Amino acid sequence: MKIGLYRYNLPFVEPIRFLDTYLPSRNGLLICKDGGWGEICPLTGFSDETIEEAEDEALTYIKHLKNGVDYFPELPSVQHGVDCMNAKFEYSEEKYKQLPPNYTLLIGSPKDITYNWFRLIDDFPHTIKIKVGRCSLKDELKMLKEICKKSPSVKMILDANGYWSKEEALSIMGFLNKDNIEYIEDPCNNLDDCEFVSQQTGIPIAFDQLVRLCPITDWGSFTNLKAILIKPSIIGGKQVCQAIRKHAETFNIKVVASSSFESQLGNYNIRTIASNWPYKDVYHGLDTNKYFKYSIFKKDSFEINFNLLSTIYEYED
Ligand code: OSB
Ligand code: MG
Repeated sequence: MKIGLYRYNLPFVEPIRFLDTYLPSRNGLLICKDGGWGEICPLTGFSDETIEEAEDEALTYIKHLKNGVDYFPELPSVQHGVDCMNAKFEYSEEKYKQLPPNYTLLIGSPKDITYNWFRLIDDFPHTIKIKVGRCSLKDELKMLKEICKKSPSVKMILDANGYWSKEEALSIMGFLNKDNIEYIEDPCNNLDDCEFVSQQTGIPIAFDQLVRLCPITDWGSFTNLKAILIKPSIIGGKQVCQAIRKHAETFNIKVVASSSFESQLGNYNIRTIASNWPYKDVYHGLDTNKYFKYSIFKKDSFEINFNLLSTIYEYED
């Protein structure tokens, strides 16, 4: 058996805003056993655990493995990383081509988003996800209207990360054509306000961070809950994801896999997990590779670039 735990720090093209902080780069861990790779990367502000706690538990896992003793990780990020490692996914161009697609993600200031949207001018994607709730309603509305004007058939996924009050959500929706909105992700910071907004506007909602506030048994009580986002790095391993997915299916709620800005390896792993889910026509929230300055894979390959890793622990018997 050969096992290793490594640390990486991958810079973004420019610092990315996560809730109220800007991160210049992404820190994470890679865990590897006999050619199987997993990534463990809790995200500050979204995960309950810190990277240090995750590293401690990953080392505990490895110690048990060496001694031939079963150990089931408790921390979501570690569960997910270990599950991917044990699944031994195959990394190749050919495989990658068969993995499910993502919708286009647009983040940044309204100016950046509009500019980046116009840069796609000859090839407007049908579905895009836009981060909202960060700037003034006026500027964001202007941006959304410009996008819809240029591309009247666009379907926008708006992700407010709970930043809108219900009044703000209603006010902005009053100026948009609801046919242009696929759904709003976490419009407000509590379930009642989200339900109020979707009831009043007829616009579907989706839960991402709010999933944790919403007992699975209550999913049926929402008027128009269209999708549940699954971020495996934050929510947990295959057992947790499967339970969520199965339950969503019974309510006919779409399940969308979503990135936590993992490295290209972690992104590949989540795509592979989603490729085994039954809904084949879903576009996933995995358009994050483009925000990194460079890849954890060697150029034009799906081989890990060890020059970008620092070793925490290695063992071979
Ligand atoms: O709120 O969806 C979010 C990434 C990190 C933390 C939070 C979020 C995200 C994403 C990932 O938006 C991309 C996506 O889901 O499209
Ligand atoms: Mg979200």
